[in-house]
Amino acid sequence: MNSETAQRIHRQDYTPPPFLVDSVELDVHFNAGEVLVSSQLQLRRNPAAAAQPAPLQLDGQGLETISLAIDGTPLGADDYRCTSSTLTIDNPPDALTLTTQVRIDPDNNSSLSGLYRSKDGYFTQCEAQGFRRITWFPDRPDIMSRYQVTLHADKASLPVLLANGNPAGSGDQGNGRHWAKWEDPFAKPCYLFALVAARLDVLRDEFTTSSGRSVQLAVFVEPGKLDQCAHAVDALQRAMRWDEEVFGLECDLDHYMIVAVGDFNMGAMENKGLNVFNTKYVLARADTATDADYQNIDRVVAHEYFHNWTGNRVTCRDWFQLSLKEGLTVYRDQEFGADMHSRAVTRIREVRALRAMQFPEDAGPMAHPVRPDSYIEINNFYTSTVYDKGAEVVRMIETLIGKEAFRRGMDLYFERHDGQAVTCDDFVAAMADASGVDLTQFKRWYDQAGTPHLWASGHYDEQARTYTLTLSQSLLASATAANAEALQSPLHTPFHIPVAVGLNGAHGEDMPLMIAGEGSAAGSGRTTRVLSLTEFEQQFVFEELPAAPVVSLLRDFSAPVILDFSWSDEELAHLLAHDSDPFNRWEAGQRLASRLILAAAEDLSVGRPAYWPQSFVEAAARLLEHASDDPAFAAEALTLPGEATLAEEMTVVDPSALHDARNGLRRFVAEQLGNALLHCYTTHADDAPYQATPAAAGRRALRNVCLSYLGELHSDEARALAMRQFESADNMTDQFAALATLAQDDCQERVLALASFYERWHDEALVVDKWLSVQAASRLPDTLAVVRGLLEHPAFDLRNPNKVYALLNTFGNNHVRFHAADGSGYHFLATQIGELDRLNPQVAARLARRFDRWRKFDEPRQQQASFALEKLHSLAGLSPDVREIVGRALE
Ligand code: 0A1
Ligand code: ZN
Repeated sequence: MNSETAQRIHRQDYTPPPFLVDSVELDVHFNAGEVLVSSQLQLRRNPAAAAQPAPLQLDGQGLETISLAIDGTPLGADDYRCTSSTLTIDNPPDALTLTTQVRIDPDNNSSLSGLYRSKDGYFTQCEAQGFRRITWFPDRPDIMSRYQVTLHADKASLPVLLANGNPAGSGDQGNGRHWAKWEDPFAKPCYLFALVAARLDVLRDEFTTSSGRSVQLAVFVEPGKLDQCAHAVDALQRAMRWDEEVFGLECDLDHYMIVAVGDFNMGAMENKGLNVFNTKYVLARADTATDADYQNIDRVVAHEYFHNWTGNRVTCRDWFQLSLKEGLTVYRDQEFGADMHSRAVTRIREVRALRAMQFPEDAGPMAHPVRPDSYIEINNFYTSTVYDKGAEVVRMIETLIGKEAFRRGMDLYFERHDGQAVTCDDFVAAMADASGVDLTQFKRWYDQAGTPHLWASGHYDEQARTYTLTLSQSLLASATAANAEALQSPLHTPFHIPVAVGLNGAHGEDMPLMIAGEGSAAGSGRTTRVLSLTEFEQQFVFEELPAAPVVSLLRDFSAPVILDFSWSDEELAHLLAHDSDPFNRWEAGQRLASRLILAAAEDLSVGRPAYWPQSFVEAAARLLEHASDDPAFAAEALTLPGEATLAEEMTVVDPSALHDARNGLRRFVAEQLGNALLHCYTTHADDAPYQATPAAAGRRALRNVCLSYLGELHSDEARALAMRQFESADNMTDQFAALATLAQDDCQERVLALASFYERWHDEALVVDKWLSVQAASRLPDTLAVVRGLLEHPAFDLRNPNKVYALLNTFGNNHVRFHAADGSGYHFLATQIGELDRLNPQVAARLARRFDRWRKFDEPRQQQASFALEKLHSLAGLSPDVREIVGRALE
C-alpha cells in the first residue's frame, strides 16, 4: 500500500455507525498451523444513525473467509462484496444474525497485532484495530457488545485458555483437546477483547473491595518466572485500594487477570478483566530489576487497572478522542505514583521526561494536538502528546478548579457517561459543570499543537511596596509551518494557562501574596497562588511587600509551557537553595546548568574553551552537603538536563559541542568535588539487604549519581570503585548503575564487566535487554560499530520489540552517536527501519521517530539525514505506518 491508497481519516468526518452489535459469540479453534474462528454477531440498525439506510460494512485484515450466513442462510456471491479489508452487505435486514467462519495464521503474524504467537503460546492485541485481524467486525470503539468466547486447543501444549470476563465452563473434548468458555458480563468495544492460549504459570491472590466483594486476582507468566510476580500483585492491590480511596471507584469484576508476554509492541493493554502486559512491566526480582523497573511496574499495573473505569466503563467515541482515556489515565497513574513515592521527585521525573520527549515532538514534524484532527495510521498517534501532554491538560483542569471540584467532576463524568463511548468535550463539560468554572477557552489545549511560550518580567516598586508581574504568551517561538498559518488566522486565541506563583524573600522565606484589587483577605496565609493567564498579555500586582522578592514561577510545573524569565544566576542559586516549592528548587538548578552548558557548547563550537564558574560548584557542594535530607531529590538536582532537551534550546544543534560541554561540566564538578562525592557515596551505603522502598531507592539513586560523576575522572580509583560495586551488588539497581558508569569509559574494566554481566544473565531476557541498551547508549566513539556487531549476536532478535527498543531505539536516542557528522548513524538506523518494517510496521514507525528533529542540525547532517529518509521513503512495499512518519519528516 502506498500513500495514494492509504486513507487519511478526519475527525470532522465522524458519523454514528449504521449498525450496532449487541452480542458476539466466538469459537476459536487452535489447530496445528492454523486457527479457525467462527463468529455469530447479533446486529441491528442503529436508531441514532443517519436516516438513509446504509449498507452493513465490516472490517477485516488477513482473513481467509470460509463461510458467511445471515440468519442461518449462506450468502450467495451476489449477496455481498468482499475486498481484502471490507465485507459489505448491501441490503441487510434491520436486525440479523451474521455468522462467519475464517481461517487465520497467528504463527506468521509478526506485527503482534490481532492474534499472534509468542514463543509457544497465543496472545491478542486488539487496540487500536487488531480485532479485524481475528474476525469480520465493524472495528470501531463506539460499538459496544456483550461477548461469549469458547477456545478449543490441544491440552498438553496449550493448557491455559483465557478470555475476558468470567469462566462459564470447560472440559475435555477427546483427542487430547480441551475447551474453555468465558462470558464477559460487560458490554465493551472490540479493542478491549482479549484471549490467551498458552502454557503459563500462575500466581493467585484476592482483593476484597470496600463494599465487601471479592475479586480473584491472577498473574500468568512464562513457566519458571513465578518468583518474579510478587511485586506486580502487590502493585495491583495497592492500585485497587487507592482508586477506592481517592476516586471512590471500586473494581466491578469477579476476576482480574494479568498475563505477561515477552513479545509485545507497547507497555501493556487494559483488555477488560484480562490485561496483557509486556513482561518488562510485570517481572521483577531484586537481582534482576532496578528501582526504576519496580516503579514502572507500579505505574503500568496501576495505569491498566485505572483504565477499567477511565477507558473501559467510559470509552472513546472515536480514536481522535484517545486522550480522553489516555491523558486521564496517565494523570491518575501519576497521582498514584506521587502517593506511593515522593510527590516532588515523581513530578520532577515526569517533567524531565515531558521535556525530553513531548516538547521535541510538539516542535517537530509529528506535532499534533492532544486531540488530533487527522491521521493515516492511528497507531502512530499513541504519542507522548496524547498521553503525557494529555495528562498535563487534565492536571491543569485540576489546578484551575481545585481538588474537590475535580473529584466532583469525575463523579459527574461517570454518572453521565457510564457505559458510553464519549468525547473529550464530554469530559471537560463534566468538569465545568461540577465546578462552575467556564472552561471554554481552556479547551484550546485540546485543539492546538505546539508548546506555548510564556514570557514573564517583574518590577518591584520600593515606594509603593508592590511587585508587578507581566505575563505574556505566544505559540510563535515554537511555531511549525502548520501552526504558523493557524496563528495568523482570526481563530488564533490565547490559551488559558494556570501559572502558580510564589514570592521568595531574602532569607528564603515565602512572602505574602496579596493581589491588588482582591482585598487583603483573599490571599492571606497562602504562599502559592494560581494566576489565570487568559489574555495574550496580563499584569498582576502584588501588594504590601517590604522588599523585592525573587519570584518563583510555574510552581510544580503548573502548565506545560516554555517559561522565559531573566533570573540572574544569583537569583537562581537563591531559589535552588530556598524555594519552598521543591519542583522549582530543582528547576532553578536545571536552568543554571542549562545556561552554562549552552554557553559552553557555543564556545566549544567556535574553538573557544568552555567556562565553568565556581558558583556552580558551590551550589552542587551545598546539594551534596544537605543530600541526606532527601537523597532522591538530591539525586535529581545533581543530574544535568539531557542532551535532547538542551538541543531544543539551540537554533542549530552541534551535537558534539553539546555533548562535550555537558560532559565537561560533569567532569569539572567531579574534579572540584571528588572528595565530597566520594563522601556522599560512602555515607549513603546501605548495609541492609535490598528493599524497593522509596527511601532505600532514593539513597541508591544518590550514590549512583555520585558514582557516575566520579566516573568522569577516568581514574583507576573510580574504575575500581565501580568495579567493586558491580561485583558486590546484591541488586540490579547498583549492579547496572556500575555497569553503566563503566560502559562510558574506554577501559579494561568495561570489557570485563560487560562480559561477566552477559555470562551471568544471558537466560533472563529482560536483563539481556539492559545489556544491549547500556552498550547502545555508550558515548564511546565506536558505539555504532558495537551496535552493528550486536545485531548479529544471539541475544538480538529483530522480531522482538523489547530487543529492538533496547538496541536500536536506545542508539537512536544516543544524541552524539546517532547524529554523527558523517551520517553513519542515520543510514544505519534507516536501513534497520526498512528491514523491521517488513516484520512489524508499528515498531518500525516508532523507531522512525528518532529522525523527528533532523532539521535542527547543520547543513551536512541535514543532507545525510534527508538522503537516508528519502531512501527509506522510496522502499517498495513500505507500510503506511512508516510512510506517514517519514513522509511528515520530509515535508
Ligand atoms: N491502551 C494501552 C496502550 C496500548 C496501545 C496500543 C497497543 O497496541 C498497538 C498496545 C497497548 C495503554 O495505554 O496502556
Ligand atoms: Zn493507557
